[in-house]
Amino acid sequence: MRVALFPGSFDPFHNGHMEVVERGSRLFDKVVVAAMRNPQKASALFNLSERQELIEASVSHLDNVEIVALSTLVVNLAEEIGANVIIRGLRAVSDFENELQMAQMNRQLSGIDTIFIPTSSEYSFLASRLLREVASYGGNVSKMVPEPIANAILAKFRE
Ligand code: COD
Repeated sequence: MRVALFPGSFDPFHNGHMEVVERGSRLFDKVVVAAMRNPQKASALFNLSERQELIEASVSHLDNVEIVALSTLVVNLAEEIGANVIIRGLRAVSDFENELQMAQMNRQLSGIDTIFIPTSSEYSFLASRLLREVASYGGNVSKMVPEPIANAILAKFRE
């Protein structure tokens, strides 16, 4: 069984992430989406367990996708769940340098390979950081994220 691990911050999970999950779910027997802590990203909109619940609600139409949320090394999680590969999305050349470095580090640590899924052009502008910023000023991001996430963002900024 070919198992792919798709790790990310997913704060929030958006339509670009969704496309990577949907395409990954057609390429692999099982995709495990892991909401994880990125030590370089301080400000969180949703905590890890909120992110897990929201992604679960967003991918309920995909039978072979599971969601986990935890704070650990990606390679440790990959080993624990028996993942054969890590999948990551690529928006632009600007993503590539960092993604390449992470892929090389993860391969050095555990031998696991990373496969990149290039985003469709309609999603390439999407970034969680921008969605957080736009939503925090009351901008409407509902067309850019799955419905459960849009509702949660509205509720969050109503608080
Ligand atoms: N279209 C397609 N793909 C996209 C889009 C889009 N519009 N936007 C983002 N993506 C891709 C990203 O390129 C990435 O591949 C993935 O979706 C997730 O993106 P983010 O921004 O939610 O997640 P990141 O990049 O912050 O995730 C970083 C990790 C949490 C994976 C990293 O910090 C990590 O590995 N943490 C655990 C500790 C660890 O193992 N560290 C060693 C790393 S070598």
